[in-house]
Amino acid sequence: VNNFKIIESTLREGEQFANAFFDLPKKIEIAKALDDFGVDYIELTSPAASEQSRADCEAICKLGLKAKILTHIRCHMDDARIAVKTGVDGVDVVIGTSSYLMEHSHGKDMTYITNTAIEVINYVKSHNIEIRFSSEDSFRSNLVDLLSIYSTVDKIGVNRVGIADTVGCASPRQVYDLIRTLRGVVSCDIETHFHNDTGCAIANAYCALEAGATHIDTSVLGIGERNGITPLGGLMARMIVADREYVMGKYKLHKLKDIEDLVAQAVEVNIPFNNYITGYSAFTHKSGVHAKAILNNPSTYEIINPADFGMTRYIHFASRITGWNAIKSRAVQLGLDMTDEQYKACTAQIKQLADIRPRAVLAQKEKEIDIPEKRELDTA
Ligand code: HCA
Ligand code: CU
Repeated sequence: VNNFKIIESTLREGEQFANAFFDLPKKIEIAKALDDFGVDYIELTSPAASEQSRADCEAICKLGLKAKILTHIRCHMDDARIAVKTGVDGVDVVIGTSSYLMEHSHGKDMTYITNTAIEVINYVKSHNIEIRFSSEDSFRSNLVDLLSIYSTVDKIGVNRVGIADTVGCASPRQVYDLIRTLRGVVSCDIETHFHNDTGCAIANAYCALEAGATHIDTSVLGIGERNGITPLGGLMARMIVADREYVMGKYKLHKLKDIEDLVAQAVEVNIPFNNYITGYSAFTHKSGVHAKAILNNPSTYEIINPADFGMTRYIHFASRITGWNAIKSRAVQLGLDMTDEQYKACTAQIKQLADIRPRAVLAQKEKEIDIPEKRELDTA
């Protein structure tokens, strides 16, 4: 799990998200933000996709970012010839190997795929550019075919091979098994790419690392085809729990919220309320039992310290499940000096009101009116 690298694909996979359209200034803004955050690679849409995509790719290569710039192409000499001229540091090559894709998409067989892969890889390598070869829909591909082609491309010197769960069908255990097997067959790095159709994209990325993968593809908020891929923020949440020192040392985590806001705005979506780390309720504690323990020691009910990401926790204090420790803490914050008896009486009243109309309690809280114990104090 140590020393994993991030291939940030908001500007490639993310462009495949239903709402996404990034013009060059927006791409530059996003690329700079990701670079500042500390991602290792930034992957861009194929220059063969459109003339503007090609021009944008060249422009981003000229920014002189710390992150290496990759583009992503079909396993085809036409695309490879365009890609090597853009100034990228590396090329990610992909071709479908599942029977679904071989029959219904490109119509090529394994012999053709292998021969084309060798030609494209040798061509890109001759330009002294990094090269990754990946199969698409790896988990529905024939295992013998997969291992055979990966072993071939490893021998001719690719920098990485890639495994892609294109349709989001893989479970963590399947991922572990496949990557473990592949780890025994190739000596190059292993990149992985997980779609989130069944909610496993983060768990699968983590299992891949446990099994010996070295690179994880992400996008901001997970945007991509359909419901997207492993989200950058969610991966950070998972990895900070696994290796806080490495993650804190390598990535500027307090920039995550700004990057997510930037991308959310660009593609016109809201950040989900339950988003990892930055979601509206990600660090809100509500029940009396939880609030009391959190106030004593946040680790009781928090595996991630919000401060590591520049976020703050919030103790909810106006519901039927509120406990008096939350009221006490809020009173102390407001500079009110009350006895324990008064906190408890105040809590009882809040709970009683909340039983009837939770919103009324909130409104009262905001206006800070009509809580008898508090009125007594104010006028005292
Ligand atoms: C796609 C392909 C891809 C490629 C992944 C990769 C996938 O949808 O265009 O090259 O690592 O999910 O298979 O995104
Ligand atoms: Cu994908």
